[in-house]
Amino acid sequence: MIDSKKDAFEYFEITRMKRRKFLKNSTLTAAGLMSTPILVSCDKNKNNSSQAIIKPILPVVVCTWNFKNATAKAWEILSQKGTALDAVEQGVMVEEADATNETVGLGGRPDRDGQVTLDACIMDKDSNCGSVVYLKNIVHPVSVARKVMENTPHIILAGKGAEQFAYEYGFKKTNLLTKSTKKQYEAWKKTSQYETVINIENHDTIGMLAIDHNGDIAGACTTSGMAYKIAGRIGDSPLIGAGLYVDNEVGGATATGVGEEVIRTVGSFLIVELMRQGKSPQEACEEGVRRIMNKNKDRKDFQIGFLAINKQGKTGGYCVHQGFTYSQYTDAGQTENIV
Ligand code: SD4
Repeated sequence: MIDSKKDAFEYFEITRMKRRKFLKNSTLTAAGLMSTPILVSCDKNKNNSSQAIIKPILPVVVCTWNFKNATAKAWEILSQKGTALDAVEQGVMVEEADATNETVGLGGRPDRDGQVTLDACIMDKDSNCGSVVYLKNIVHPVSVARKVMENTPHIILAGKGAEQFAYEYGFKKTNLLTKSTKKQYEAWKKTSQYETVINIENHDTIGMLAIDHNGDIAGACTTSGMAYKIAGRIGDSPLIGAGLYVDNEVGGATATGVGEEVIRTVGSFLIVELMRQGKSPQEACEEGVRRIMNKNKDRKDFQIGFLAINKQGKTGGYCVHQGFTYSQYTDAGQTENIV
C-alpha cells in the first residue's frame, strides 16, 4: 500500500525498472496487471527520444482503450494512403455508432437529468481544429466538429446551436439513449450517487492519433463524458489542448479519464510541448501524469490516461492507475498495449 506521494513515486520508479525488463519484446495480457493501484508504465517505447534520428515507420494509428475496430477502420484508410485526418475521423466514428459502447456517441450514458450530451473535437496537420460541446441527438459529433473546422470561422459550437448546425449539414436527429443505458439510468436514480470509478467503464472516451504516409499528424477525441454528470458539464475531451492537441512539427497527444484534472494541466498541450523539448512520447506522458499527481497530493481515486505520438511514429502511454490500455495499428499489425 502506498502511503504518500513520495512513496508512490519511489514505488513507481522501482516498478518501472522491473517492468522494463518484463515488457521487453512481450505483449502483456490484462490478467496479471489488475491488482495494485499504482502508477505504472508501458515502457515499450522507452529510449525512443524524439531527438534521435530514426527513420519514421509510417503510417501509425493509436487510440485510447482497446477499441480494435476503431484502429482497424483508421488503418484501412491509412494503408490506402489516406490522410491522418480522414483516418481519425472515421476511426472514432466506429465507436460513436456502436450502441454497445456506453461512453461514446449512440448509447452513451446520460447526464443526471437523463439527457445524452456529447463532446468531441478534431485537429489537423495545419493546426485547424473544430469542436462541439453539449451536443444532443447526433450520433457523430466528431463529424460535426470537422464541419465546424472546415466550414466556419469558429472552433467551438455548443448545445442547441451545434445541433442546429448539424441539421443544416444533413445530420439526422437520433435518440441516443438506448434501452440499456435507460435501464442503468433508472437504477442509478435510486441512489443518485455520482462517483468516479477507476477503470470501471463509467468513462471510456476514445482519443485517436494518426500519422499518415506523408508524415502528417491528426487527432480526434469523442465522448459522452462522465456518466450522470451535472447537466451542462463539459469535460476535457472537446477542449483543444486538454483532451487533444496536435502540432504537426512535433506530435500529438490525447487524454482519457477525469476531464477536470486534464483541463487543470492543459494535459495534451503539455505533453506535446514536452515532446518538443526532447522527451519521447512515453516520457512526456509520464511527466503529464506526474504534473497531475503533484496537484492531487491527497487523492488517488481517479484515473487519467495519456496517449502520445511523435513525428517518427513512436507512441507512448501512461496513466495514474493500472488498467489503461491503448490499441495500435501499424504495418506490423494490431496490438493492444497495456499501460
Ligand atoms: C470527460 N475525459 O468527460 C472525459 C471522460 C473520459 O474515458 O475520458 N472517459 O471528462
